[in-house]
Amino acid sequence: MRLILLVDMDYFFVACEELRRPDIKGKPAVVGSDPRPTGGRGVVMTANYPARKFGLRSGMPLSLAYRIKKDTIYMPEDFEYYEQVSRKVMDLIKKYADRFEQVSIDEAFADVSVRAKSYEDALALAARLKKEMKEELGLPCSIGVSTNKLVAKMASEDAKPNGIKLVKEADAKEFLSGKRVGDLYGVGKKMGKVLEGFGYKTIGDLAKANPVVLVERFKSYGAELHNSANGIDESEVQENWEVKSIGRERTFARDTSDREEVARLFGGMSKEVGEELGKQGLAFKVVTIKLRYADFEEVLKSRSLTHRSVDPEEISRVAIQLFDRYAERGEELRKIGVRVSNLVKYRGQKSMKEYAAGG
Ligand code: DCP
Ligand code: CA
Ligand code: CA
Repeated sequence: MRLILLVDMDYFFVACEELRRPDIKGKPAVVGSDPRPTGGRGVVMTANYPARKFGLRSGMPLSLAYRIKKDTIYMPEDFEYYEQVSRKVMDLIKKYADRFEQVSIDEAFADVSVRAKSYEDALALAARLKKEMKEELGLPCSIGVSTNKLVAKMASEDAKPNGIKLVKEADAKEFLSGKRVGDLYGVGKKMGKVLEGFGYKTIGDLAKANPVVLVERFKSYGAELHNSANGIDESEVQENWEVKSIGRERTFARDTSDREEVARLFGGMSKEVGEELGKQGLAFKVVTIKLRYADFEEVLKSRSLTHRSVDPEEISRVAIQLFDRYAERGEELRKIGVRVSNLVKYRGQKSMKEYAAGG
């Protein structure tokens, strides 16, 4: 039996702010800049629980939040700081995991099947993790425990705030059946509406549906939906977050200063890098070239794009621009390389499924 935890931090951005501003604890507070000087553009990124009591929510326009609750504390977002805190959070979760997969800035799966042999073991581990998170980092979290990722994630939603919830394999179907289809992991807002349009209001409705009909309507996604609705998810916890850069290097058969030859080689390497990015569902922001001259001098030059890209042509174009700008004219090169970094996952589980569904 597999045993999997999903750890999700409670009201994460505001919880981070509370660490350095204990005065806001217990008071309604949101991350999102003060609507008054900006004329109220922008949205609430997250609200703490006292603010949620008044109906303030992630994604709500700040102007509306301000109308609802004037004396809320508004704080501008500080992503760098949240990422710093996130790294500590992830390091802590890793200590409890046989296999670890970060899903977002405040959320990760831990497969604990090696160190935990029973539901009781897994619950005890979750309790220790949660306690250490509170005592060492001062942050509240919620943990779902189950035998697959899907049900662990759904259990964590039920555990909020500041709780632990175990859903045993035998109880998974019943646990899911009463919930709305839009709440099923992997079903986005848009897809939720579509499913409701077909008469599937609850996850139980989907679970009972004829899978053949679902496949006719939604192709391969239909089969997956049927499994999900029945609490079935075979996907593994994947250690996929460690990739920091992807690159290729080549040595010339004979030292060269020929621009065409260099450009051709950059083109080929960029294509390979692009393929690797595609396989891993990653987008890049920074392109770096390496030039090693015949005299073994080596230079690295980088350029950061204003946007994230997945396009191999763009890698190649930037590499050649960097070469044109920085290469020593006429100097013989022995080796060149190109590398992309500042990688983010653009293809999460959700978007893949929405894509497969044509949504
Ligand atoms: N976030 C955001 N915009 C959104 C949703 C979330 O910027 N529409 C950010 C702010 C959150 C963080 O991502 O703090 C984590 O998102 P969650 O969905 O896990 O929400 P919270 O951690 O804020 O709340 P909860 O306690 O419900 O998990
Ligand atoms: Ca969260
Ligand atoms: Ca989250």
